Amino acid sequence: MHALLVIDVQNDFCPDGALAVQTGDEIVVGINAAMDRFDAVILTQDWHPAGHSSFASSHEAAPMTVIDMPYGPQVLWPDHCIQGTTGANFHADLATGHADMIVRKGYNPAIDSYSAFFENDHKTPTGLEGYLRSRGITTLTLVGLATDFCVNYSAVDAAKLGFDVTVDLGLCRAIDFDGSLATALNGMRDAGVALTNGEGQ
Ligand code: VGL
Ligand code: ZN
Repeated sequence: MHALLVIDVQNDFCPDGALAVQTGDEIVVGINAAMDRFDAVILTQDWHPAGHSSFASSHEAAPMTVIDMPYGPQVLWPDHCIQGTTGANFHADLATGHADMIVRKGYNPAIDSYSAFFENDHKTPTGLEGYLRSRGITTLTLVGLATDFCVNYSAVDAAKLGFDVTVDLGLCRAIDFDGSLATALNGMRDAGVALTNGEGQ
């Protein structure tokens, strides 16, 4: 069983959003078209309470600086994907009706969660692993936003958990902050993630 995992295709990561990823909206049409080719479609949604500890505004710091948290270094982001806001909604054109499951993450005020599988302490599970295993899903293709953060962390965790993982870079877009894209691509390759540029195969 092969699932398409669509990471964080939300308004705040699209042009004009609070944490806009350049041309983030361009991938929506291709993601919708890919959905039919999979046994299951799972969406993730970044879903932070107001005042989340990953927000620069919570630390009186400038966005895109890095601080040490109990679980390791944390980039401080502009306020984004606040629960119940328009920015946290999926892009209006995303075919959310095709999704079997929506996984929300980042709701714990004290810990960020880039990965769809574990919070940034690399320990606290979201429950997605159990869902996939109970449905007999062994193979995953990841697409979405952003290549170098949530797609990267999700893909590496999935590979570590033993799933057969492909990231379709044609259907992803990156933040690319301080070399983060190159680091992410190397890290994914090292973890055994296949990187392709085909439309969602
Ligand atoms: C993301 C930064 C903060 C992402 C989420 O979806 O890649 N990046 N929260
Ligand atoms: Zn976030």
